[in-house]
Amino acid sequence: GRTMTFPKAVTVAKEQYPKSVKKEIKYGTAGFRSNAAELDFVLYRMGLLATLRSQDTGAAIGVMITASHNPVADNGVKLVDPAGEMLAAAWEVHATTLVNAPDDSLDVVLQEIANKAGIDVGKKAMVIVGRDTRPSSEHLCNAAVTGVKTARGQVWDLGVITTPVIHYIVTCHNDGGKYGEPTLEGYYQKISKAFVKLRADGASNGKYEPEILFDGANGVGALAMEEFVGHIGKALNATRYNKGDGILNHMCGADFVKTQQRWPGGVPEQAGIRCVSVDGDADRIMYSFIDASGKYLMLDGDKIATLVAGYLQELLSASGLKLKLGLVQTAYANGASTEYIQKKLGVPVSCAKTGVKHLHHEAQQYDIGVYFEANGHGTVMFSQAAKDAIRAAAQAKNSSAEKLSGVMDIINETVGDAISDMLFVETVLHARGWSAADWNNAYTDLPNRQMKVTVADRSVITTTDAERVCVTPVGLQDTINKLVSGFSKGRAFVRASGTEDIVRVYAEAPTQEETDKLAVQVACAVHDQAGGTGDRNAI
Ligand code: G16
Repeated sequence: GRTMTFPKAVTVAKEQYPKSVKKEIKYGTAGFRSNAAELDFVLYRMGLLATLRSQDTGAAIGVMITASHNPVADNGVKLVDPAGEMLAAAWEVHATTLVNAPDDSLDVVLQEIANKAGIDVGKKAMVIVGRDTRPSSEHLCNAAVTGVKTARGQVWDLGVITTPVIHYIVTCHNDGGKYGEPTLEGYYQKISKAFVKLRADGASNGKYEPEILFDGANGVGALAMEEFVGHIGKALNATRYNKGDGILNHMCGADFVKTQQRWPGGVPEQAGIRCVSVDGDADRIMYSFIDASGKYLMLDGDKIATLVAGYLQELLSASGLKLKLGLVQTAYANGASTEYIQKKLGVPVSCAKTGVKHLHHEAQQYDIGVYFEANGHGTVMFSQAAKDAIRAAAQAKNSSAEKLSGVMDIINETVGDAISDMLFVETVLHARGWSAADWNNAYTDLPNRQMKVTVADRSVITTTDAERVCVTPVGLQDTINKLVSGFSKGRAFVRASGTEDIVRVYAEAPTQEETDKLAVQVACAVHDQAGGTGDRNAI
């Protein structure tokens, strides 16, 4: 029946943010995402929900408005839980329920969620909001703020910021400043100071040159980089491109570089100099460079993960600390990277489902858990025991522990952070005296290819075994197995994207030609057996 706990929820919805989409939508890999024009009511409702979640946890909750790597016309929203982690699974269900409810039952549904979670809705609530540079973001942010206020929560609006900054600030705000000062300035200071200190002995070392080309994807990462440049001074010479003068993520940025395996537009080609590309909310990073022979080479999340895990392992064993280090990847990890890190470096590897929350969870089983998706999303997490042991050994002047301690401050362990990851990579390359080519030579990627297939309903695709095996439609996996067996050392899998309305196909084989063939064959199988809608001949 009617409830008086949320007296204005229904009227505000009907008057300002009426539900405009009929079809069921779901809280996916990174929250809700779609064309920005369809999101007003979603944002309003997520403002309401974030307030309840804040009352539920007795802590501040983050709301980030972004569609990250998606095109500029899209937008989205993701919620950040008290310790900087992704929204708890049970609340993803509440989010989906709330967003799909009719306008005039909003108060009832909110009350049901409150009852289920045992929330005292009279409690104080604090919601920290932030948004990317998309033209639609400010309007959508206002909708979220209206939601928070309608549920009588308090708002702290951070304005235009990156996803990793909101995760950092939520974490620091809730832990009373233990992880760092809960301000933007605190964030820049913590990371930059540690970076500058670790290379105090000079920026050049061996074949390492402190020079990069920075591809800001025409988004908020470009703004963040301007701030960092002011803080790191001469320690790294970063020439900035795609600072917002072009279209967000268009022909540039981390997702373009990864999926197209091409040099980003808007950045002048310069052989031998590392190019760093970030995505639309600066939580992903890709490196690329042109070698002496003019060949384009991409260094993705796997290359970064293996570089940093190898370095951490070296410091760890030199320090004598007995801590367990491991790497978490997803099915997209290049087979060559997994083999290299397991067999050559002896670091244990686990495989998780796509999406930060899954990797994050898996990484927690280690004292030092490195997690990275091949698309460049990742970070390192340290258990409390590891932090204590490292800081204590550093205090006792154990020089490897001192370095580990510095590295801990460069890393934003609350979530993948493109610029913090970049500064960590630069630190490792500097320490090793490596050029981009040296780094790339550690192992050779197996040729790989990703494709997208449009289908009528992507939810018909379900998977198991960390997305490596397709369960439905029944028979599709058998077809994939048959196709893969046609290639020596081939590998392929399919899964429904959680951020785009498509099915993703991944293939790997010993040569690019074979890889392309396998990818196309698997994509055709998806089209045939999972209700493909596009032109099959165009695959
Ligand atoms: C988001 C998630 C990533 C995921 C990516 C693609 O990234 O945070 O974990 O890898 O989407 O997901 P899917 O394959 O399900 O579409 P971003 O950078 O778009 O927020």
